[in-house]
Amino acid sequence: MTPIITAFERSPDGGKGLARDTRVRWAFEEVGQPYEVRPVSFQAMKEPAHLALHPFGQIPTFEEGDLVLFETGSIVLHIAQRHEGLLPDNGNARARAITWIFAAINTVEPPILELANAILLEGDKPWSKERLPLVKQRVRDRLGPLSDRLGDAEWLDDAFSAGDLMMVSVLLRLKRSGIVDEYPNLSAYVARGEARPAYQRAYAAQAAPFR
Ligand code: GTB
Repeated sequence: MTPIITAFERSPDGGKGLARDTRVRWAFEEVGQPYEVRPVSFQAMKEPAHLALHPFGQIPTFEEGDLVLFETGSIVLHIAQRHEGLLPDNGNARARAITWIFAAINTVEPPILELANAILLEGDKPWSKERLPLVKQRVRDRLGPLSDRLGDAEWLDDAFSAGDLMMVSVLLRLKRSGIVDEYPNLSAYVARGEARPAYQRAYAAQAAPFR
């Protein structure tokens, strides 16, 4: 049974890969699992049929038979657990890879989202300019230790895993800000992720409707 995911019918980023279906597509591509995409409009996302799949009326969702999932952390972990290629076989290494998924979405992504909101949603507020350095510092407070931990390793814990997939996906949100470039090893890490053929295929697939 081919899994189906939902994605923006018209992504506000015009196909730059920033919407979160990209990380799910990337996971499918890494494990070689074909998938289908059901595009949804902003209006349809808030209607009962979609709310039955996603209580918060967002994308992406995942459907396979009678299983319905939302939350990219859960979806990527599910794909990684069901297929070879994104989690190590060794139990401890597997637990560490899963820890990096959580670290990406729970510890590193929140200040990055805060920065995106500060720029996109609050940029016109009178206090915005004063607050921005503080918000950027909170991002650096996460990137500094992440950079220290990565050091000159290729991936966060030996071989590429779903933890790296999620961390690179999260860091990609910072591309336009230039903050990742302050940490050359993180910048190279993100570039390694983007260079993976599976990421390239996922990126091309999400961009296709906008070309
Ligand atoms: N925690 C959830 C998850 O990880 O799955 C968050 C899901 C989420 O934020 N979905 C967003 C959404 O559906 C799309 S990805 N938003 C519509 C809504 O809430 O009504 C976030 C996103 C949106 C747009 C851009 N962009 O254009 O640059 C980037 C990222």
